[in-house]
Amino acid sequence: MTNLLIALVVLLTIAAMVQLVRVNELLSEITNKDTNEVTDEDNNQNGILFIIIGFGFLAFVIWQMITWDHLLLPPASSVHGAEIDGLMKVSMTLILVVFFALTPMLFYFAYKYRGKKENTAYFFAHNNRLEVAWTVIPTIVLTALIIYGLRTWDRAMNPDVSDATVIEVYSKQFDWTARYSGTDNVLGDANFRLVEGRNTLGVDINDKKAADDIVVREVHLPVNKPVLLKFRSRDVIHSAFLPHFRVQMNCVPGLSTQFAFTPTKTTAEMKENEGEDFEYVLLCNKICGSAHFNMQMKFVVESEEDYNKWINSQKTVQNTLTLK
Ligand SMILES: [Cu+2]
Repeated sequence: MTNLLIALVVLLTIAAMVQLVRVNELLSEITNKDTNEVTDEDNNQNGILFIIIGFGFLAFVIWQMITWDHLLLPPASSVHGAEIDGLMKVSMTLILVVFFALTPMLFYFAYKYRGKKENTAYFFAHNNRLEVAWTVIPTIVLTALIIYGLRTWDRAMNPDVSDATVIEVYSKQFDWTARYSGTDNVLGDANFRLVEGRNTLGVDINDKKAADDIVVREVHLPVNKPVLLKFRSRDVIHSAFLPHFRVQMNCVPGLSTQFAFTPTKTTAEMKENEGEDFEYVLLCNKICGSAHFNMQMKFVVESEEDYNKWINSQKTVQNTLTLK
């Protein structure tokens, strides 16, 4: 019923507008004026509207940049993250310089060269110098930016992982579990078919390499030491997102993915700048189901001494799974 009424209102509005146009035409016949003719007064009105809307839009952009600035992430807490931030800064500076130079010109010229009765159009078909300038300059700038981007990407994705601590990050609807590879720094075999009772990751307890693995619900990392996260998923595609380290990687069932990084700031250092409530957190960045929003795990970055104390206090797979 409501839809029918809306349709009726739309139809009647169109009919009323057609009638208004018709009235206007009849009026122009009586007064002998062409209503379709664009007068200087119309041009002035439109020119001023261009100025108001264009500069209003610019003011709105500046207001948003100032108002929402505090919602941006704090500076990166990892080695490659600082490089990604640098790339982002260079790109945004270029974009903003071009935006703030061209947008006022666009709206101002629409006003300045608005139509006037006495004006005639200047015939301007082609200019080789202009064509060369607006082809060559963007080509050079964009090529430099793309090469810079590819090199940054390459360094972020292919770091030296030979002495990195290997940790598995396991995702399922709707939480995370982590597994340290233990003293041998090699993760034992695991298979979803072995998931049973307390063995939530399906670790193969017959695999010798699995004996020293440590399963935890909170990840601790030593500062300034490389870490290699290996991702697995039990059910659907999740996305491991560590915003402060600028790390994100999909966790795909049946596929192994990984991301290596080096944390550079301890949780305690971050608390000093970001407030006492600050914690590093791993989030899921794929809408993976009803409780997706609540899928998170705490990460703690600390001194090597504190890290060793913590890791030595954790129980190995051998101690937890085989003693059931
Ligand atoms: Cu998820």
